[in-house]
Amino acid sequence: TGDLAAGMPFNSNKSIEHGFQNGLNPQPGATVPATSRLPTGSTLSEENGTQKTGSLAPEGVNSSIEPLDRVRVDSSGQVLTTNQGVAIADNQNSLKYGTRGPVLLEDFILREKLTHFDHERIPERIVHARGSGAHGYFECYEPLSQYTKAAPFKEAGKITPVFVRFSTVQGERGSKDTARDVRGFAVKFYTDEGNWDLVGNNIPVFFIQDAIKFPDLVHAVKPEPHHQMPQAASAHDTFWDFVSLMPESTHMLMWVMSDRAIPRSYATMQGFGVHTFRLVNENNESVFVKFHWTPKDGLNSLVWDEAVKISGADPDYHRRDLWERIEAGAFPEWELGMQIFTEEEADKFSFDILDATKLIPEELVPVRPVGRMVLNRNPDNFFAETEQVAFCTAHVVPGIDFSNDPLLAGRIHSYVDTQITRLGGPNFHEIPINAPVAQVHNNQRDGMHRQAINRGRVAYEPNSLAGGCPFQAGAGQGFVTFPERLKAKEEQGKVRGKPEKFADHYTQATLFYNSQTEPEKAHIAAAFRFELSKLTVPAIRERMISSLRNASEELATKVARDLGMKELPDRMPRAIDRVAKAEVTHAPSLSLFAKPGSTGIRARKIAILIADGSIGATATQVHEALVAEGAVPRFVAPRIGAVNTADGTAIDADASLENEPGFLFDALVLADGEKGVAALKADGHTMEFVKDQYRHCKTIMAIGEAQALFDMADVSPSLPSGDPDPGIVVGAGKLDSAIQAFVKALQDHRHPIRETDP
Ligand code: HDD
Repeated sequence: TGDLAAGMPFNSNKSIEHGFQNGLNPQPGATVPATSRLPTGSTLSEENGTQKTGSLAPEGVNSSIEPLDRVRVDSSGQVLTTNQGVAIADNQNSLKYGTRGPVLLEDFILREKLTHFDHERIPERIVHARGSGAHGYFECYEPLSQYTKAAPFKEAGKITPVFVRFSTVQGERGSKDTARDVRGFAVKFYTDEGNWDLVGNNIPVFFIQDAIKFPDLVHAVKPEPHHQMPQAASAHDTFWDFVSLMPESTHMLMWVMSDRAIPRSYATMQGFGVHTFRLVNENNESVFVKFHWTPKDGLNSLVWDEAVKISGADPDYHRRDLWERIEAGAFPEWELGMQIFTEEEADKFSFDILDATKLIPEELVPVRPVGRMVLNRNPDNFFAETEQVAFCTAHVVPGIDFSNDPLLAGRIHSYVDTQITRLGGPNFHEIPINAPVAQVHNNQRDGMHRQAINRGRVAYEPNSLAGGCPFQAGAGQGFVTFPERLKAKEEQGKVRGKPEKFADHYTQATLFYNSQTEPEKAHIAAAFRFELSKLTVPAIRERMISSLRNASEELATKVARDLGMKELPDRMPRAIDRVAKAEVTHAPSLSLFAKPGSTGIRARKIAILIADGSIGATATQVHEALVAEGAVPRFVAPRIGAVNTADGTAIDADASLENEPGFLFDALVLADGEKGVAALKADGHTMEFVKDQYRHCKTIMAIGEAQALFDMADVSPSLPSGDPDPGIVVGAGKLDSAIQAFVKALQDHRHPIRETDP
């Protein structure tokens, strides 16, 4: 590194190694200006790149950016090279002996290119293979030092950069987004005291109580091994065979059969840490905690028919939605909440807080808001960031600790282990997306793909040759495990078994079902009906109904009837007869309608159906009003391109009835104008469009003469009872007030009162 002079070309990605940032080998004039390291046209701003971790930063700032600059590559204005940096003269032809002669083995350019290509894929995640991620930050509302010394909660306004990956569980990497499935909700906090991964789901409970059952669960739900079907679906024999023999999964089944399993958007679903964790403060006092993420845009889900259709028209529906929200500046946001409780309180609960199939009703322990998370930057490169990100439940920081949940214990092992295969060795922590912003110093060395060039001859501790460094931090600064003791009555010696309260498999399944609104209950029943109707072995279906009877006789009866069963099978024997009396028997907080959010119609996708001959002025007025509300309206016409409006208003349709069908939109506006209505009528897609919008209970506005389209689609603007349909707005007369009514109706996202089954 000794001979770099000012102005000499060198690889700016290697500035750290050349000593420009750590000051070890300063070269006068050779410092890379920060601006030249940012890709042109990137979504990053220079201000973002200069913030330091933990500073009080304004919205949009992400201090994980600067450390990544080292590996960012910007090829604009550059020539093509080999991986050794040799410029390539011809990238079209392999090297031959004469143009009609054989290709020569010495063609190192061809061989390097093909060899790299042959190894482009890495193993996909065994679960959660399909996912999407984004960068953002967590902002703390107030210091939580009473409970925890964890870095993100140290002061009000403190910013901690995060990377979040959402995922489905069952499907393979290329599978559809809208499968009926649990969604992963994994957050990596790059705290200034090391990385903390909160690897959660969008459902607060889990199928099993002990990690020893996880491989069985996953083998059961994945495509069946003999024919690899079905993809990204639980509606098959092996899954229901397993869960019907594992009554501890009943509570989770209620959630998975509910609309929670078909979210409208990642931005409109909750997240949960699931397990009970510990918070530990500076005095080494500990309380228990459950983590909750609540979306600012409210909790919205799809309906099943919609999810099925979307999976065909746009398998990337959630990925696209996340990407577009961030690009549009409608940054997805969640509030982090904590349910904090003491060991003494936990001892008295009717359920065991170490049992991941149980939740703590908010009605029993309220959720305390502690901060917010904003996702404001899409990855630059999907593979480098979203695919290579490695979450591990073992990644905790001082102030956060584990409970004895046996499911969590298995996870602490499993995640690190899986990354070693998936990411090719023990150095996955050095991959830029996984590297902490806190410095790493230890005596771990070598291994596949090692990046760090550790200096000196000392790789052990204690040492004197390196002045004792790196030295252990001690209890004041380092991670110290909370010295939990088992109570005398719990002392049993080594044992394979479960605490008694784990055997109550049904109380909370009942609580969940009974706490749902009528439309939610109907969807749960319909989901059980759908899934169980797909089974080829009737005995599994019967066994499931016999277990469901213990959770809800109402639900079991309805599902059995819908499946054509003549009589109900006997109830499945319970693991224990007498269970502790539940503190809460009705928990309204468990309904999707309990968290409506606060942001109106932000990011809602609205189709404005228009055709040649439509009146453009009113359609444009609606478009502008919706944009002003933060919604995303699009003109959809029989074909894309300029619309020949009746009044000459210039409108460009960027979507067609064919390429963006009705179920991809949250709401519908039908443009006015006799000729336009006639043109829409003449296209068979229009009827499907309107019908799907109607059947999926969405908000529909017809301007003026467009009302005629309701008749054609056999859609009534009023309910069977004769009452007005709350989701249908007819824009006759003053358009302003009609638009207001439309926006208001759209805030509800859906109008289940209209729904019929089928
Ligand atoms: Fe897991 C991935 C969430 C139980 C073993 N899990 C994974 C991901 C999420 C979860 C969100 C994807 C992370 C990413 O985006 O890369 N898992 C959960 C939750 C669980 C749970 C909330 C229960 C409360 N998991 C669980 C158990 C085990 C695993 C009991 C094993 C004993 N999970 C894994 C894994 C994965 C994984 C095999 C696959 C890829 C990966 O870890 O990185 O190790």
